Amino acid sequence: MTQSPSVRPNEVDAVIVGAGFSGLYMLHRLRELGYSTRVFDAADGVGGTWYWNRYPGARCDSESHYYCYSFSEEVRKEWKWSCRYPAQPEILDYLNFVADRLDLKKDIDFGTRVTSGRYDETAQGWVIETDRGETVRARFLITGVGNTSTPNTPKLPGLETFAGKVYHTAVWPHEKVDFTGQRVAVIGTGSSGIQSIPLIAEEASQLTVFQRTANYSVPARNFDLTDEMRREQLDNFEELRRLTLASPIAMAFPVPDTSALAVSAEVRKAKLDELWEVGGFRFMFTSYNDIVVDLQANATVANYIEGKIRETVKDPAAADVLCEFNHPVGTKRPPLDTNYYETFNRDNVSIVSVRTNPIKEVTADGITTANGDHHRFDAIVFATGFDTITGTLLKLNLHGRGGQSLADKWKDGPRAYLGLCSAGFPNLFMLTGPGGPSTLTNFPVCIEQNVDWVTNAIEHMRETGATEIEAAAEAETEWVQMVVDEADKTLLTSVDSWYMNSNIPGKPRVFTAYISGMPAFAETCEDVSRNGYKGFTLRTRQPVEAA
Ligand code: N01
Repeated sequence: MTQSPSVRPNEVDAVIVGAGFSGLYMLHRLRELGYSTRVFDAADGVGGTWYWNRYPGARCDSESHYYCYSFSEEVRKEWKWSCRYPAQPEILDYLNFVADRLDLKKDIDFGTRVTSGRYDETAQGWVIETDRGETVRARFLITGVGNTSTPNTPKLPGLETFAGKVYHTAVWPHEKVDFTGQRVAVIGTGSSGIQSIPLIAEEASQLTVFQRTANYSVPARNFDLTDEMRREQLDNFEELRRLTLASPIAMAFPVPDTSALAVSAEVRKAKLDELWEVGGFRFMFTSYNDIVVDLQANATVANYIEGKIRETVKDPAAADVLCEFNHPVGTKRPPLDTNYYETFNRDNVSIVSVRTNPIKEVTADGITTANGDHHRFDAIVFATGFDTITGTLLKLNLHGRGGQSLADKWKDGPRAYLGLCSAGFPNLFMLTGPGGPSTLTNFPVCIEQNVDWVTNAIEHMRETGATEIEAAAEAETEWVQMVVDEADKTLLTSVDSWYMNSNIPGKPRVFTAYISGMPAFAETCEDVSRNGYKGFTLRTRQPVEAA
């Protein structure tokens, strides 16, 4: 049973927003150390992104044995993953298992949205309000709101007139949606579209995919894990963890050390053929070390994938649309699939290029494109992604020192030191925040590092009597510049993507992730704390003198 909000304290050491991977571990760490903590989540259960994204085909793209917590040996030994890439229900079960095992739910207010946070400079703490009318004071405000949590639904003219059903992959109904016999549109071909399209196609009478940007998808090659494989993973935990922590993207496989241009075309093809069969992120991230820094190297891999698409898709016109590439491979988040390209060989599936033939309007019975074609639909599925990175943080309506709003401070792009703290917003920690490595890594690893670092900072404050920690403006400026400069050494800043904060019209175009890899980031954070929290100002609140 969870406590009713009314009997929970309204003054605590820390408020955490979000009960996904970040919030759960943060709660565990703080509670273990005796800090009073409350967690708020708008959902009716734990899971964060895995609570909401229930669309058909939703599954993890990182392999299960490292897409999980590492901190608890018990959890590791008691939980059994069924396959290489577990589906959403299994990951949600895992997070519920962890929350129950660590008895976390009793400190979480579900179905409760944080509506505002104001920093009280006198008290040196946050005043947090919720949509249930509660006000809670906390020394620390810690956000674990994820990077892909505010869905983006494009404002298509006439959408409100559509008489059929409208879905978004990121807020999928809890009950099964049955598309049998229906004419369905899927708009968007990022990871969510690419995972859901093959399964929707199996049910729908007619599926039309609206593609704005052709994507380079690689087969996931999921498989069931045997007991022997699971045992091996447990037995080799230390070695796999070492590989994970040494990997820039925090995945348990080796980092490549060869240029794609340093080998002959035959050698390269043999390697890519081999990795294509292995599937998953290993194709992109264990092949060559210069794919996202050198256009020529990039082209070798892009051309290889294009060859695979054209080999798979029988209709040359559909293949042409699927290969309408406008960006180097790997400069947008690479998707993985199961039978994505094969799906376009079905008689009931077609594809429309929104790039050459934009959507003109939605009508009561379908979608009209610029060339005048009208497509009739019973349902429209938006797989159009998220107001990423900053969307949910800004919705928290945070006001820092002097009443400054975070939205105002970030109007030209997010600014945060180490991706965790923003000058003018003391005692606020943003787990997996902008300018950190999270979106370019395997999330749970980055989350554990972020949470451990924040916990240590809070412990350091307790030990030294400090009551306020704030990123210094100069350190933040240097960090933000370094993030952009490092990204500019790669091809990633040459395209529009959600990494570039430019997937939605009107957002400032700026690179939002630390690209130098998880090991370098973790080392930098350690260096900061070893050196007296370099780049931060720590203050101690003076006791109020008795009258
Ligand atoms: O969203 P996306 P997503 N008209 O932004 C298109 C994580 N994730 O939900 O590329 C027409 O990638 C848009 O086109 P364009 C993962 O990190 C993980 O798929 O902007 N089309 C694009 O094709 C991922 O990167 C997993 O030109 C429009 C698509 O919609 C992130 O979440 C699974 C449009 C959006 O793709 C987001 O993925 C799923 C418009 N007006 C997601 N607006 C796993 O680990 C947008 N689009 C498995």
